[in-house]
Amino acid sequence: MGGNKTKPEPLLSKPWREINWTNTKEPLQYVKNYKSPVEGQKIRVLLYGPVGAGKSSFVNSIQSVLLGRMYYQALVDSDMTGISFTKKFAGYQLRKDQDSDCPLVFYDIMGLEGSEGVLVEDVRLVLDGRVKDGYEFNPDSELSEDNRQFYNKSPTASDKVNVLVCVVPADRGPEIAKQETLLKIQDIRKEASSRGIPQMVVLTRIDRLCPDNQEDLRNVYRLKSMKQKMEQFSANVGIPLNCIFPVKNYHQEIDMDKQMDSLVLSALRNIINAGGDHCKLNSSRPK
Ligand SMILES: Nc1nc2c(ncn2[C@@H]2O[C@H](COP(=O)(O)OP(=O)(O)O)[C@@H](O)[C@H]2O)c(=O)[nH]1
Ligand SMILES: [Mg+2]
Repeated sequence: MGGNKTKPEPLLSKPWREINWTNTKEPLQYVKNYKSPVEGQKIRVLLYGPVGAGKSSFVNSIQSVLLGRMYYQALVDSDMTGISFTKKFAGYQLRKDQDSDCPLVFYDIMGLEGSEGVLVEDVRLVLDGRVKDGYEFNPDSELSEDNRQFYNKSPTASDKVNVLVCVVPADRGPEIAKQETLLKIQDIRKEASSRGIPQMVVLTRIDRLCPDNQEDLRNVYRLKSMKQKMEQFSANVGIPLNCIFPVKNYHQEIDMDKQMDSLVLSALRNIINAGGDHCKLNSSRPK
């Protein structure tokens, strides 16, 4: 962690990714106007990652940015105790304003760690659209085909996941995730890859990684330590750097902040585009 540094870190002379920090209107409109490439079909985004990574906070942040005010619906734990909070499988329908929906649904599943974590087998069922809303994951056994209430025997294209997003906290230890978690992430990635599902990473809690980010988020693509963290994670799990997005979630703020919005929108726009591509491909593929 960078918390005990005395001097601020020197900045790269040029940011390695361009972000418009002042005008959030255009990216916001892009998201609000986005239509699914397949009529009547929503883009399903599955968030996964360790407990306390900021999955629920990320969904809340996105919804807050869209509504232009703080939003707290997805459950947020009060600390990082390591005990998973979100056990029930539930989709969160994103709203573009008070009265209308975006063609986007987020699923936020329980953590990946230890005996409490969700099973890779269950994640595979989720990717295939076989798990119905309301199912409570059991870390000891996967959802059985005999479970009439929650097992979807004949999922359609619109039940399937279109984009897989791994959410990881930037401030957790030098290697971000435990070895065990990394292995699980790799297993889940393999399952997604074999189904042609695009994969992204959202790196949260960047304000905790570098005090410089806390001071001014606009430094995020000029800090060497941030770039190193992202490169390291990219190498560890095999996700290219251009699919990794740092964000600071709304967690203690009470007012909206343009810089935080810019990063959230940058991640969201890429998630939507990748998910849309998969949605389109998937619908034209023979069954
Ligand atoms: N400082 C900081 N805290 C965050 C950020 N994102 C989430 N948190 C906090 O981290 C904790 C875990 O977040 P949560 O969304 O519940 O994680 P989940 O278990 O993955 O759903 C909560 O206390 C959040 O307030 C962030 O970007 N910065
Ligand atoms: Mg959660």
